[in-house]
Amino acid sequence: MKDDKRNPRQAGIRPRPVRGALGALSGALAGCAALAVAELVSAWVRPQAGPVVAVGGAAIDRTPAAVKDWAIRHFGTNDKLVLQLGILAVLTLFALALGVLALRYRRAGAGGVLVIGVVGAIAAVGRPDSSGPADAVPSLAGALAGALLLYFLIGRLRPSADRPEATAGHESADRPEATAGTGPDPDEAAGWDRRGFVIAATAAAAASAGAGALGRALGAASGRDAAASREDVVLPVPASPAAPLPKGTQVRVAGVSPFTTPNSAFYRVDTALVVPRVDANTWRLRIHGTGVTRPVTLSFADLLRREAVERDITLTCVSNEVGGPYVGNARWIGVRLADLLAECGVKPPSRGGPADQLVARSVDGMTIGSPVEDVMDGRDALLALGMNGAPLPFEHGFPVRMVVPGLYGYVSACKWIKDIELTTFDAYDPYWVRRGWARKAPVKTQSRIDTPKPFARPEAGTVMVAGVAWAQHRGIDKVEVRVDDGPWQGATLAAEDTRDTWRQWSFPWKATKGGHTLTVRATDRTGALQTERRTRTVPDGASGRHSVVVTVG
Ligand SMILES: Nc1nc2c(c(=O)[nH]1)N[C@H]1C(S)=C(S)[C@@H](COP(=O)(O)O)O[C@H]1N2
Ligand SMILES: [Mo]
Repeated sequence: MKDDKRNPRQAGIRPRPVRGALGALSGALAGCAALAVAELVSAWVRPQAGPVVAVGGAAIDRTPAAVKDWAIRHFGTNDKLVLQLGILAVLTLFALALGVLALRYRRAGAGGVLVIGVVGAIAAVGRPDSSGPADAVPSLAGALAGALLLYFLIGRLRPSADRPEATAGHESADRPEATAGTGPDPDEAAGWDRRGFVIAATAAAAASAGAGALGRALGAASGRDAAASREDVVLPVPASPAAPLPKGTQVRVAGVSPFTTPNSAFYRVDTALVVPRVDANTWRLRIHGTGVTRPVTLSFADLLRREAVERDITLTCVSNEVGGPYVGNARWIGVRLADLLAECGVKPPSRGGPADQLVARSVDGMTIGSPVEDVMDGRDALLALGMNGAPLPFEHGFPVRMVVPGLYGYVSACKWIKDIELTTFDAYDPYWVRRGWARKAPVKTQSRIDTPKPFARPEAGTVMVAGVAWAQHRGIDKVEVRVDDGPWQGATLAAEDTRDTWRQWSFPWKATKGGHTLTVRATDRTGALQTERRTRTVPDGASGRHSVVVTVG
């Protein structure tokens, strides 16, 4: 038995749970090293080419409308953070499993790390904003580092006989106490390279942390030109300024959203896991396509030289549930898109133009299609450069985005825009349309109760009920409130800014003790009453009426 291959000294570490844990630890370390190296390399290649961002982006693109809506509903603007944490959790599980697998099948374990790297590389190269095969490099470099590390660490866990560098003689000379059988440390007795493992593992962990931190720093530095170009922007003085806000657009009731949404509080909805940071100095916008007799490529300076207009426009997301938060109002500065298009020779379909769809493309590969007719019908469709007196925040599309009053954001408000192509609805389906959303989506007439909040417990007496209503480009003419199953009663409308903005309202309610349901409905200037019919957000926006349940004490 002494000479048996299964001699404890040569069978690796015991007890087995310890061995398994060390294998898993090796996998985890290899995973960290892979991600850190990938992060470092991607900071250098392109921040969007990192494996987590690339796989996350691919996952977002493959998410059906219903699931995307569910994610937005449950995680809100944190949906992207949740997605990335999910990807990291899956990667961690893979890493732990590959580490354990490698204890028995060392090559297979290391090979598994490489396979994951290839998946990341394919995702990165397949992204719509990919800059080509170079985008595969971060994932592949990371995977190679991870695979080599795993192979090496697992080697340290093997019984010494497996390691050419550790012969039996060497070992007994090195560790006489083990051969003497004087109650040695079980790990020592197992003959694994404990010292080598600890040193390698510690070094790998430290190197990973260093590479990760360096990657972060490089990533931050790579956005510096863009940040500097944003600092340098001096917004034009509008030749056509927005009128000062009329008195009384803001109702004086606590809890109602501010009439103008501050940039920091403006909702954000997009597919970008890494916010694009575009340098305004190198930014260009190309206008071309069907019926464009004079295509152009414009720089940011070209836009600044044009007549600037300033307008208040309320933007709404098609994913906004009844009563939801994805609506905001800002004062935008930009140039008239219709004028630019006309200069390029574009005619709307009603005047015989061949193109009925305008497809805007962003630097991150988003495509957003709007009806040419709407953009050119005299409404203030803008290429916006400024938002509430500041250059666009990066999150909201710096340096230039589109804003079209009356259309949901997904069919009008392309951020980080770089290209406008005139085409037809028959010829091209943009991003969201391919995912089940409607080709055309004017904003539905909607109203929301901002106060009291759901399940509030106001005191009996006069309770101010107040909120906002919107029907962009049509305008709001009436808002009514109903208590329980009572009659509809007219609310007091706040002053209207323009028909492209939302409108506030208030209603002094003589609240009596007990539970009550408050419901609101609006009528737009076409005379259309906000429908009672509840629909989901998919395919063209939620309909139905907002209700709030309160208990009066
Ligand atoms: N490049 C790009 N532009 C985009 C989107 C996007 O995902 N990518 N989302 C659109 C959607 S669905 C909406 S509602 C608005 C939201 O604009 P905001 O984030 O500035 O509020 O941007 C639109 N423009
Ligand atoms: Mo949206």
